[in-house]
Amino acid sequence: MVCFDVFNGDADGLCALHQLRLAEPLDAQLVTGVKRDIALLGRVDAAKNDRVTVLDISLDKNRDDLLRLLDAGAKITYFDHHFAGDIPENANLDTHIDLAADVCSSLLVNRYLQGRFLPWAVVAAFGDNLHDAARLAAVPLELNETALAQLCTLGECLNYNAYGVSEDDLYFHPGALYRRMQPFSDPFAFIAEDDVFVTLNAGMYDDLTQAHAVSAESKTACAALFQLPNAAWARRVSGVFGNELARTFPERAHAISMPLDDGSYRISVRAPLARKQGADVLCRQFPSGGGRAAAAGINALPEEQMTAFVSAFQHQYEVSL
Ligand SMILES: [Mn+2]
Repeated sequence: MVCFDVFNGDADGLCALHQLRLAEPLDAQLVTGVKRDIALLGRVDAAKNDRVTVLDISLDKNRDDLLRLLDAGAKITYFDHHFAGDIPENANLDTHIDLAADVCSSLLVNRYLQGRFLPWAVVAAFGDNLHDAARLAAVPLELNETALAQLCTLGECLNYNAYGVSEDDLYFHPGALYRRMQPFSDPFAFIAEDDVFVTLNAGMYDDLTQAHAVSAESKTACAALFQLPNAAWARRVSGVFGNELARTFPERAHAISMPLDDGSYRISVRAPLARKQGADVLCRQFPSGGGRAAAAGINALPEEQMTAFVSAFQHQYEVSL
């Protein structure tokens, strides 16, 4: 029997897997990548009775490969909070999928494990910019503000590490980062004893400082669009920058665009935190778009569709007022 652990390379994917494997150790092949690299099941070649665990990637975006693996007789466990579409009925498929705006995959794993590694789920919820949900989940831990802020910064650092167009943009390959986390059942020990935290926190600070110098390309009371350059720092920081804007201006939607080498644009959209709606619907109108209601994106928007995107973005959030 071969085992595969397939996970999104962001904070949520990492912490979901970490909690599960702390509870149920398993020697599995890791399948992961940058945050936007979500067609991960396509890389899995599993046979009858092989075990595949899938974390924090859309079932809908992996449907063909999921069906292929089920046909091959693999046993699949799936935790996620992205758009799933119809969930196939199959005795070999065990799903824990919840699209509520205030859950993330790590909170679903935490629920499944009845809170055994709750601090890591809190880290992930902060990483997915679910600050209210993170604080609520953290109540039983009885942490002071300083400790909560540390878990928050760790979540942001792990999330920050996953952005980037290719793995070359990242400080740590997500698989290597998971291996660094693996010995630590306590995130505070990880923060104190492994230099991952210091490296990522310093990198995030530098990249954010550059982002803060960029002014909005277009801005209304309801929606603001920022254009970052085609540079490694911008590719790394786009998600964290978008989350920060969303928290600073909770009534406003945000889009961040970045030119790619092929002339297309990478777009990240954050719905207003006060109304976590519509980002997925907006992005799915364009080729390679997807995500969640609160946070979504377009992997490669053709340049000629940029004008259409800007008006759809403004329309989406003007009318929802
Ligand atoms: Mn997630």
